[in-house]
Amino acid sequence: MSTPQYFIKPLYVTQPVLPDLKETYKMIEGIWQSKQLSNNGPMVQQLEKELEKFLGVKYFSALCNGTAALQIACKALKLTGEVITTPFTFSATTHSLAWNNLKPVFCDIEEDTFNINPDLIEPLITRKTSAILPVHVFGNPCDVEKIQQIADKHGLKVLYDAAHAFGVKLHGKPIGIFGDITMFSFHATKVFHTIEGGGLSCSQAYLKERVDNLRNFGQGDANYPEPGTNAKLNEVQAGIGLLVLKKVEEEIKKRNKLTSLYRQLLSDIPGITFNRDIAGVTHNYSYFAIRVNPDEYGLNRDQLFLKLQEYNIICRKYFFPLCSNFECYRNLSSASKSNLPVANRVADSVLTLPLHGSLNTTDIEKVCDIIRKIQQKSFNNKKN
Ligand code: T4K
Repeated sequence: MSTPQYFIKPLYVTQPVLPDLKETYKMIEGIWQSKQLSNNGPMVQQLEKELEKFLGVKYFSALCNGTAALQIACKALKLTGEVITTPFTFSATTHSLAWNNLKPVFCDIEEDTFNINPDLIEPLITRKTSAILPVHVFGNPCDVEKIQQIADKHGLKVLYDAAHAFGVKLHGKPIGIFGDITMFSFHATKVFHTIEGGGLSCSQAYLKERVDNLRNFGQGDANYPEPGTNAKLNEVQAGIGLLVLKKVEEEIKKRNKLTSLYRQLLSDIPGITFNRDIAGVTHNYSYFAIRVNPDEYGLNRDQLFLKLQEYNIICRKYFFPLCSNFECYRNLSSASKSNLPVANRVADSVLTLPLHGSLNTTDIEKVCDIIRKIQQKSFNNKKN
């Protein structure tokens, strides 16, 4: 069996879409001439308008990052007490609750979508519950209908974390219209980015007003109706966003093609499984996650992760460790492993492979060939 060559340059899990440099200089020149660098300038206003159109949402507020956006959303919705959420997410989701003095209550996830399991939410509701904070993990939409029914029945708010779900649609409906508020992250590792950045979509004017006030020190019309923070996006980053937005559809198309190739080439490797497209969903192909079954593959996820590094393939274990296993949350009663069997199983077996528009089909073929050869080698070693 021939040994595949390693990649000369590292293959990262993602790489940002970069706007054309000449266009970027031109954009910056305009900002230099205006001298308006921040504080809700024309670039931020234009970005918000364009995102409302692109995302198909009524109101959009641009902010300095997704984490601050979640924190502000909790304040805007006046959440109190306990919030039911998923442990299978990036730290920022849970931390945003803790930073608002809210208690995260972890609910287990679905084995197929990795999203919060709506059938397990109701038993976690107490008199202190004020909201549900689900995450559209890897851009796969949650069961928004069931979640809304539960929220309506118990008078709860729904705040979606759509950090991964830019441009995703469910039965033709934009992902940002569900729940009370939806958060998007525009970090450089996302399909659409403003280097750092994020924002909130909502359908109610009073919420948009509250968010806009909270991001700007809470000053309102100089009367300071509530204490705010500084979570504004600046003009240069908004300008970058406007340029990146022009390239997003092309980026998603490229990722779609590479995802199909991954699925085709990995489908017969023992012990490797992955999600397929979901009927009725317009995906954004933000991540390509596989699961590793050590009994069939011959190596566990952590061993494969390290082996791939030897070939210069730099994957990520999104999301390991689970938020419920962090030192700061593991003493919560809902964080117990017995409450979260699926999430613990998924977090121990999932690996996110490189996927971004600057990869080509040869790269994907080579990654899949390496994954196949590693499996064959580990089984041959076990036999001998
Ligand atoms: N909710 C969810 C569900 C989230 O996933 C996130 C963020 C948030 C909330 C919070 O949103 P933000 O406040 O971040 O807007 C990354 C990102 O930092 C984080 O934004 C993201 N989720 C998380 C899933 O991934 P790391 O620690 O994996 O990033 P890093 O630096 O290792 O980057 C991954 C790879 O990307 C690198 O190996 C190389 C490449 N890369 C990265 C950057 C930053 C580049 O090529 N260029 C770059 O500029 O966390």
